[in-house]
Amino acid sequence: MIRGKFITLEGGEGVGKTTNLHFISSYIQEHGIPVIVTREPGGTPLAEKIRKLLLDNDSEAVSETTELLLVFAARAQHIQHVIEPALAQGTWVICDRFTDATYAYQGGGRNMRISTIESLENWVQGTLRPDLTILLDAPVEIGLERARQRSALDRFESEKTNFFEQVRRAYLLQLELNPQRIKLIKANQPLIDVQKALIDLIQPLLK
Ligand code: T5A
Repeated sequence: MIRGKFITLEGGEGVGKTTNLHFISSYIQEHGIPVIVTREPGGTPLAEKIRKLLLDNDSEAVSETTELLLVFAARAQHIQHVIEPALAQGTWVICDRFTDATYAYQGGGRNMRISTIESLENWVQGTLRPDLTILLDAPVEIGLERARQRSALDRFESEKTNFFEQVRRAYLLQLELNPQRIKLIKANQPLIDVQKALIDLIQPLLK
């Protein structure tokens, strides 16, 4: 059995990850390949409960350490129950955010030590890394405006602009450190152009 490919979509708030996740999945399916879409934090019933704890705005203040451990607790559950079994069966997994989001939000946004995130990444994931990560990048204000128009703001979306600037810088640093795996698409262009760029990135994996 040929192992499935693991593709992750990353970027700041409202850059179009969810919109394009479904586009990518349909495109891959058209090529006769089994595919599932999933998201982080979340992807299993327990991990979705952890997501709710992380995003709820009305709970007690969440410490940075608690936040980081909850993110990885949800990820451990997701990997073991959804991602690894699917990949092992030859199904491709398209995931809305993964560990680059932890480097961006907890590392960049919250200033948590990168070496701590690396240790958790190695412990929880073993050798699992995405085959391809697509970073949708847009100026912070554009993404936030789209997110504001769509729904009420969650705990992360309620942060100050500076937090999102730090998140964006951390994502761009991840791109610089992992140029083979992470590919950037400008998300402030019309959706049709974003989707053309997505096809250019996905097509080589289908061969
Ligand atoms: N988090 C997550 C961490 O802190 N650490 C972690 O390790 C992980 C995994 C999760 C939160 O958790 C944090 C980060 C996040 O704050 P989320 O729901 O995954 O939250 O993330 P959000 O960014 O909040 O997701 P959104 O759904 O808000 O944004 P998307 O998915 O990027 O954007 P989408 O597709 O919903 O699009 C937003 C709007 O823009 C339009 C769409 O139609 C939609 O209305 N749009 C465009 N409009 C014009 N031109 C384009 N090119 C467009 N593309 C999309």
